[in-house]
Amino acid sequence: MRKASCIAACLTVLAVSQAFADRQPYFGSQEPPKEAKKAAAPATTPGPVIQQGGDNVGSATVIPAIPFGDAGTTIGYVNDYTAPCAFAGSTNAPDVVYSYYAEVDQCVDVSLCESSFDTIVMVVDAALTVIACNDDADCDLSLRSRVEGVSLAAGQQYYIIVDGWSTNAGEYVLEVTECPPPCEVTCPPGSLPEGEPNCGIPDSYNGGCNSTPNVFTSLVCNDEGVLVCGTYGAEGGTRDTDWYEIVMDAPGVITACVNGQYPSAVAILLPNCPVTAADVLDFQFGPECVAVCATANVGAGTYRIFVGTDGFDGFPCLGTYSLRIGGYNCPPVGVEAANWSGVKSIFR
Ligand SMILES: [Ca+2]
Ligand SMILES: [Ca+2]
Ligand SMILES: [Ca+2]
Ligand SMILES: [Ca+2]
Repeated sequence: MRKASCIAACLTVLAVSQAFADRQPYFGSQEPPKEAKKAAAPATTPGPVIQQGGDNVGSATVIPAIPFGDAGTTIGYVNDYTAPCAFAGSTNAPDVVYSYYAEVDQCVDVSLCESSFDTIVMVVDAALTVIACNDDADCDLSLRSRVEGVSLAAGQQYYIIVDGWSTNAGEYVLEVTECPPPCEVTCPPGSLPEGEPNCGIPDSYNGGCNSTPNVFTSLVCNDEGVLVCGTYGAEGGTRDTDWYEIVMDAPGVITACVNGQYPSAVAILLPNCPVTAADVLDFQFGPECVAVCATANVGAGTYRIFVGTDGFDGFPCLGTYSLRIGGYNCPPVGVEAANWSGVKSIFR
C-alpha cells in the first residue's frame, strides 16, 4: 500500500497510527491478540558511523562504561545470532555485537528506539544464553526495541546484540543506561485497603465486566476525597483489573487519580458491560510513580472507575497503587426532612 517514493512520510504516518492504535481504551484482563507486523521499513542509507559494533562476539566493540551510546549500521554484516523473541519467529537479519564487562552488580536499560528499521535487541551472557530480548517495544517509533531492568552480575561478561526482525537491516542508535531508581508507592494514611485476595488473577473480587458474574467494589462518598490502597499486577498476558463503583447524588466533576508502582491505566465509565466507546467518559494512562488522572463532568447516577496495569506482562503480583477519587461528595445532611418534621410538629 505504501509507495517507495514516500518512505520518510509514510514511516511517520505508520509510526503515529501504530502508537495511536496502541492507546485505544481497553479494559480487558487478557492481552488482546497482537496485530501482524506492518510491512517492514526499507533500510536507509547509513549515515556517518561514529564507532560501530563488531560482527560477532569475537570481534565485539567494547563498551568501556555505562552510560554508553553509539550509532552504526547492520547492513553488510553477517547473521550470526537468532532472537528467541522475534515476532512470529522470523529472525534472519544481520547483527552486530557490543561487549561489556560488569565490574559491579548493575541494572541496565538498553534501547534501539531511535533506529531506522525494525530492530531486535538482545543481551546475552558469556555462554551466549539470552537474558533479555525484545523485538517491538513501546518506543515513539513503532517496531523498535528496548529492554529494561536487565540485571548484570559483578565479574561477568555480557554481550549486547543489535539485530533485526526478519531480514531487516539498517542504521541503529544504541543507548545503554543505568536503570532509574526503583519506584516505591506508599499509600497515604487512612486509605481504604482494596482487600482483593491473591493477585486478582483470576479475579472474582472486583474484576468488573471481566468477572463472571460482573463484580465491583462499591465505594462510599467522602467530601474529603476517597482514598483506596490497591494492589495489581500482570503476568503472562493477564492483568488484574479493579473496578470501583460510585453513586453520585448530584451532578459534579469526578476525578480519579492513580499513582502506581507500575505503568497504570485509569478510566471513568458508565455502568455498562461490556464497555463500549460511548461508555468511556475518560481514559488515561501513564508511567509508574506518576499520578495518572481521569476526569469527567457527570450527572447524578452510577459510575465506574477502572484501574489496571498499562500492560499485560512483567508486573509481579501485588504491586501497590494509590487511588484518589475527588468530587464524590456526600448528599447534604437531611435538612429538608428535619425541617418538614419540625413543621409538622408545630401543627400537631
Ligand atoms: Ca541475526
Ligand atoms: Ca522490532
Ligand atoms: Ca486489585
Ligand atoms: Ca481485581
